[in-house]
Amino acid sequence: MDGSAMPVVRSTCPYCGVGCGVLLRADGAGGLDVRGDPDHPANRGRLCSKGAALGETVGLENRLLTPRVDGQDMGWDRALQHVADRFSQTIAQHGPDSVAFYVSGQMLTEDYYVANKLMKGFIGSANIDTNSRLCMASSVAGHKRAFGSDTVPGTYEDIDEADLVVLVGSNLAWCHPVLYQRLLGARAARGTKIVVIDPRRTASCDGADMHLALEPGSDVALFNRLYSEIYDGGACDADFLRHTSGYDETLHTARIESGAATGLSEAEIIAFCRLWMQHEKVVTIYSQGVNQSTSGSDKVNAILNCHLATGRIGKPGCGPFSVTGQPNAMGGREVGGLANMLACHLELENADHSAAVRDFWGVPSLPNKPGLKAVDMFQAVGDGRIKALWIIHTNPAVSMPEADAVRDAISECPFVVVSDITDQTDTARLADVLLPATAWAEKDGTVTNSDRTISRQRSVLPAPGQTRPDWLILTEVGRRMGFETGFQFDRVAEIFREYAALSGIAGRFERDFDISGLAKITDQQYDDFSPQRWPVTAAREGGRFFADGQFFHSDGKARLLPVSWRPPAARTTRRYPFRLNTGRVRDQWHTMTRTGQSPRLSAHLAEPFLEIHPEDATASGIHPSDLVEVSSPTGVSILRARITDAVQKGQVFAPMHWTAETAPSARIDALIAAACDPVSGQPESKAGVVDLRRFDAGWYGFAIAQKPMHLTADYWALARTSHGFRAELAGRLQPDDWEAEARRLFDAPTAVLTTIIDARRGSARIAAHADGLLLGALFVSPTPVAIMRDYLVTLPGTRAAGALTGRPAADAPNPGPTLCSCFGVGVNTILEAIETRGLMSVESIGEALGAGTNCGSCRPEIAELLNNLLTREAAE
Ligand SMILES: Nc1nc2c(c(=O)[nH]1)N[C@H]1C(S)=C(S)[C@@H](COP(=O)(O)OP(=O)(O)OC[C@H]3O[C@@H](n4cnc5c(=O)[nH]c(N)nc54)[C@H](O)[C@@H]3O)O[C@H]1N2
Ligand SMILES: Nc1nc2c(c(=O)[nH]1)N[C@H]1C(S)=C(S)[C@@H](COP(=O)(O)OP(=O)(O)OC[C@H]3O[C@@H](n4cnc5c(=O)[nH]c(N)nc54)[C@H](O)[C@@H]3O)O[C@H]1N2
Ligand code: SF4
Ligand SMILES: [Mo]
Repeated sequence: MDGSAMPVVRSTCPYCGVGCGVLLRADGAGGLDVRGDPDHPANRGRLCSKGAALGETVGLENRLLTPRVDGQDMGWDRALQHVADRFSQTIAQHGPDSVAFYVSGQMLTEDYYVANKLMKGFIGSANIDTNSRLCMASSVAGHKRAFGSDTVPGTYEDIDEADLVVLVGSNLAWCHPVLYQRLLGARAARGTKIVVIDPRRTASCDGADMHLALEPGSDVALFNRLYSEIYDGGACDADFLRHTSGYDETLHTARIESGAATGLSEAEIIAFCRLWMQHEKVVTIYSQGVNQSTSGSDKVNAILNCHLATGRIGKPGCGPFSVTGQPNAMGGREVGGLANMLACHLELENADHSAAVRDFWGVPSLPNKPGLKAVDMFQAVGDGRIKALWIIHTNPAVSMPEADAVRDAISECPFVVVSDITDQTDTARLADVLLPATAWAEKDGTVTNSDRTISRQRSVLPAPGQTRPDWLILTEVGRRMGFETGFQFDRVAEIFREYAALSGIAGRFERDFDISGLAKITDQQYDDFSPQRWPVTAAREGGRFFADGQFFHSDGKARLLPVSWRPPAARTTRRYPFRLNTGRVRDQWHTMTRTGQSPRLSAHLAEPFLEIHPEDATASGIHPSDLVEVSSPTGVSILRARITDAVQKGQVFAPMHWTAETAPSARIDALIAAACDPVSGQPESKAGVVDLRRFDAGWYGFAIAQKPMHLTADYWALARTSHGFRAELAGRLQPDDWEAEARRLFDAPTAVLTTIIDARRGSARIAAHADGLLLGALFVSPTPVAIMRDYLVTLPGTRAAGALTGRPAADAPNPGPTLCSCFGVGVNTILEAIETRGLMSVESIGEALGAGTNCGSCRPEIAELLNNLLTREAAE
């Protein structure tokens, strides 16, 4: 069928917690046309670069299409029976706590519900934890301590209505781009002030009125100081304080701190506190700079204290706002995916809650103690306490701290099942059993976004090969383990109804999460479901929490919590003098199994890097484009130097995305210690300690090819392009024979080689052709290869006779590195337009070139380009 005849299906983007609605239409040839849904309340038609490129990620090239046991393809029946038998045998021999599930905030609510029910309800252990432990656990803990439940009080509309938005440890411009665009829209309309609190200058700072580059981990000191200033400035809300307890103790503790630990000047701190107090409508958005810390829960409570003391919570335009990372991080919290929770925000250790869930599920008992949290779980895998492990929808061999130890633990575990959409992940390669899951565009279910809005994901493409949805795989294993009664689900809507009914029990215990109004939803209504914010009960739908001063602690009050600043667990020393910060880039999603398939998204930053301050680079003898060897007490990495004053002296930043599949020496979690917040169990992914050394490369290389390359160099990084692949390489010692190397690299034993080799200088250029078309080309030099990469990547598969010159013909344009991924506009094109056409604003560049006018994700970078050019001109 031709694409225009296919129906348009409403669904939700599978990436970040903004939860944008998308309109999908299959093109009839396996591809997908993706547009923003103008009717979805989260995005009103907008998409960011990742959402807009979803169509490039649905190909079947790397998909896992059949179950596989011990490397052999196998039918579902035998594979499922094998999984069920091995889990049952392990439980029979070693007890229920010898098995574990490690799941993900990217699973759909229905998948999550079934996994949780199987482990906590039927296997009888609480050893199910989720990658949300690495992500939201500190926010959950902070919410529970302050409010008595894990409740996000506000809504996205608060961002539209605020006068001041404070971003704490959040690079919203890159990580929640559509929300950031919404914030910029509000600023344009009503002059919203923006403050960014982040040790690093990020793309989110470009539109900000103030950037506080505080010392890593010192947020508690800053917000304690704000708390004292609120008191001194008479900004407390005396009426609201009657709904809280702990005011005096909190003030006493806050008073001890001057804010000195933040490293900010007194003038900066005072300016921030004044701004905060002057604006009644303030939203404090926070994310991983807050959560991923050994004082993450305390950071959360320090922020909540300030909002509670001023009564700025649950009212239009104000409130603390923990933005969720993954598309269903919120749903996973609701459904009890964490090892210390039951479903529907019920407490595992509360006897009444536990009894009610037990009866609802019709099981004899539930585990009475929390299960192992992620870091402890993998330690238990490592020391042999966990003997059977099922990993679903996450890639812990890359994303867990001490990733080398985690990888080794998984590979030593007697029985490991991995459910994924591809077998080409660091974790999948370690599995005994691989189970092929249907991917986002092929499956049905619900997700909950950052502002409690539940949306449908709907299948638009057929399930390829033998793939099955995660809920069905879990259900089938549950049945085969002998738990037929609990797992009589034949379609997702049945699971949703059961879950909604269970939430009614939570409602009876006066918990916040109650969607019992949806318990009788018909299959048709489920199919037609429009986005809806919880709670959904007979009495109430959506809205904000806490403006009425009613909280979920037994006395109905909120707790102000005295918290004290603590430095990060790992201290810098002479051996490890640098602080390692880690996080995300604009166009990649986590371990790149999906975004890495998109040439457009891979063009933005094609290589793993380390941001270093210019003075540190000079002192360490590191030059632009050098490779840097980064060592920590737990591992070593090699990354490309990016010398920039966006990071402060003594601090370095590296992205988390690269893996053994894409750049084996850049698995950044190998360098991060497994130090955790004592309350939440969330690891401190943002504050490692490292030493730096220039990597002493004997040669550097750049290669392009039509097919994936056989890469074995000491350093390599592979990325997809519109014409195939590109790779950066480097090695300590030059190989003897570059021609043989090129043949091996391109898997082209009989290709025609054109070569320019200068053995004395150590440089080589080799092009491999077959049937007159370019298979690949390799450029080697004793120094980092300076060459027009963005031109070369367009050559594989063409005749490319002059490829070895490395540059286009004199009259052909060289666009430079891609900045706008939607329209493929390069830096050089933009610079040239600024210089020759006098374009002086982001808007005029957009009008002339299209850049920045679709998703807007690159607008902060265009602004920075303009800004750099203008400051340079001003200085000249
Ligand atoms: N492009 C893209 N978007 C994503 C994702 C992705 O992989 N790619 N992942 C999604 C997920 S799961 C998540 S959790 C979110 C994460 O979204 P964010 O939390 O916004 O992203 P990060 O880059 O991890 O970290 C945010 C910032 O915390 C800062 N930081 C480090 N230490 C401190 C500190 O001590 N204090 C303060 N105040 N700040 C500090 C870092 O410099 C960094 O800029 O993004 C979601 N969106
Ligand atoms: N150093 C450092 N480490 C970090 C962080 C950091 O900031 N710094 N951030 C942490 C955070 S916040 C997060 S959320 C984690 C994320 O880390 P991970 O969850 O490990 O990363 P993903 O790449 O999202 O892994 C998802 C996996 O699910 C697979 N998949 C995709 N679709 C499906 C499906 O429908 N079904 C199944 N079964 N599988 C599917 C993908 O192919 C992929 O292998 O990383 C954490 N680790
Ligand atoms: S902001 Fe981007 S990644 Fe996040 S849900 Fe929207 S389109 Fe997807
Ligand atoms: Mo996350």
